[in-house]
Amino acid sequence: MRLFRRRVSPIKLALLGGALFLVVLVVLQRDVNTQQQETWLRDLVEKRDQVLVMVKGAVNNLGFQIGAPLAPDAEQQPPTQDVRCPSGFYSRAELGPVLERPPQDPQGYGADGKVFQKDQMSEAEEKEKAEGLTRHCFNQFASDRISLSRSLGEDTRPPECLEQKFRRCPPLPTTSVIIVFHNEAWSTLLRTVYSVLHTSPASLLTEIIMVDDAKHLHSKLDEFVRQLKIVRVLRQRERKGLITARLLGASEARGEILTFLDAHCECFHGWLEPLLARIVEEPTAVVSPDIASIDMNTFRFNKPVATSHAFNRGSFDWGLSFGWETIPEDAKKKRLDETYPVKTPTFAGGLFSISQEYFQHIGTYDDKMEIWGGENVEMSFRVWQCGGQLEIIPCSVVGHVFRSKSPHTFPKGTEVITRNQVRLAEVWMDEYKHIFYRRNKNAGNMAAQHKFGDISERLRLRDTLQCKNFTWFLTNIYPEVFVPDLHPKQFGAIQNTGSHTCLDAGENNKGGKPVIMYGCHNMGGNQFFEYTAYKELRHNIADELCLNVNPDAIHLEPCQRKGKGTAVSPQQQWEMTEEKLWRNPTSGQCLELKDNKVKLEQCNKENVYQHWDWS
Ligand SMILES: [Mn+2]
Repeated sequence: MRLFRRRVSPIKLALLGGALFLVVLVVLQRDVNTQQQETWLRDLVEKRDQVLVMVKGAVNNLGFQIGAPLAPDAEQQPPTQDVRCPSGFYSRAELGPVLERPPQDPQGYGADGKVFQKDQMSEAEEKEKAEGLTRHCFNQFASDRISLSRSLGEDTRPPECLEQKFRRCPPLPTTSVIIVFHNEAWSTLLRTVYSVLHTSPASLLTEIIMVDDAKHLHSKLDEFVRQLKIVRVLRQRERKGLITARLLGASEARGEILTFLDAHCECFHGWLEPLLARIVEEPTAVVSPDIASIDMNTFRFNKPVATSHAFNRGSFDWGLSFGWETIPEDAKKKRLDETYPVKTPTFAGGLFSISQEYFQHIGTYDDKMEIWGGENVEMSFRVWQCGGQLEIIPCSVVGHVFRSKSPHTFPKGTEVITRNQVRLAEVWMDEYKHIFYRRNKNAGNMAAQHKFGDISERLRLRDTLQCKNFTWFLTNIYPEVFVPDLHPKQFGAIQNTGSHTCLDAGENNKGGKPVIMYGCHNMGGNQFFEYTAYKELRHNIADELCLNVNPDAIHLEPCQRKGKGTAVSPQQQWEMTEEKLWRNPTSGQCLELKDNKVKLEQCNKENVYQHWDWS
């Protein structure tokens, strides 16, 4: 051991052992490497090459090859309900009302929307009825005796309306119902509120906002709505009118959709869902229900008829008043059933739904308009010209008490309506505004003297939204409208030299009545006539009426020339002679004021009662 120790040191031994171990290790390692390379490395290389071929192929085939649809994965779980977007349609239960209608006495006054009938009236009752009529211009006596929750009977809408289903996804949006009122009768106002609560799905109605334009019904109403938690009352301290009141309501509303209602309405079965569903489908749609009349004397609700089709849409005349007209035939044919919306050039503006977001986008209302009037025509032109659409949804039915006159006063006089109309004409109607100004002298003067306030904000809105012009509106949205001459040969009042009075349409002449003579007032209106390139003398504010030769006298009759494919009739042609006589060329006779009547007589230039002049 000692000798060995002497010849081989432990360090040398360790080094030798280490070297030997390394050699064995390297040999072993090489062996392992060569064995495995043939399997896993080749695999890997092949796979890489396959991937490259696939990528190249995909690049070459890009846009040319349509792959097979994915096969269903056998192991996949059946699809679970997406809670945010459930499939299918709302069930009846899901659309249950905020407040169930309490059982109603079928023999009660006005039950099921029927006529209010009371046979025996005491003297006191007669007095009460008369006072109510003076105060509200409708039969308040009847309204006060009809249940605030009265039923409207069976759902009589067309079957497709009853069968209409509403998808759960995207869901129907929530809505705030905004009711503006001013000196409204308690019973009509509260019946409106209850009717909304009894017919609106609880899941969709966020709130009812009542806006009192000039506070009235103060503590009584506050106390009443406290029990109806979903109703809020807002107040304008002084009377500012409908427009500002609606803007106040909208600014407080928390629902996704704003639904405006008048304060004397009753909602029919299923009125709300079709309005909201249409806005889901088309977010820029401003939708109105089909407005049923509630008789102002009997409070009978004129219920829809299952077999009838929508036939009304909104129009306007060149005095800028809103009106109703029948839906043109071609538009009627495009509607396959009553669930289809009716496009309307203008809307009445009292009852409608609009998305809150779109209401803001499209410029709410012209807040410099005052009290009431013209705001619905303004909004109609604006919505269409700036890319939206105005529609009536016939499956949505809401009743409204139509009055023959308004019980409301205008704190600044009816001038404000004219001023509102001038504002809308200046902003939206381009050169067509002159057609209006010729018919309403007061408006024309206001425009000429710039007495309509600042419209720069509204013009900026028109610019920002890149709205189309009025020619576009007339051509594309309302091609059926008759557009009077932009530059008529002559217009104004026609004065008789002998009597110094003017040709006048008279009250309510819708055609078929003789013209009358009246003191010249130089305000346009009933004394406005326009001499056209077709030799007609047109009185064309609300209706297209022409000075017409009738056997007994000179009448106003509907003009025979109505547009494409029609022509002037000989009875409606007039020429002014050098001596200022209006001559009918066919008969060769002249217009004469005789025995207080306007007639056709043998022309006689010496007769001053045949002399006429524009004034
Ligand atoms: Mn109303």
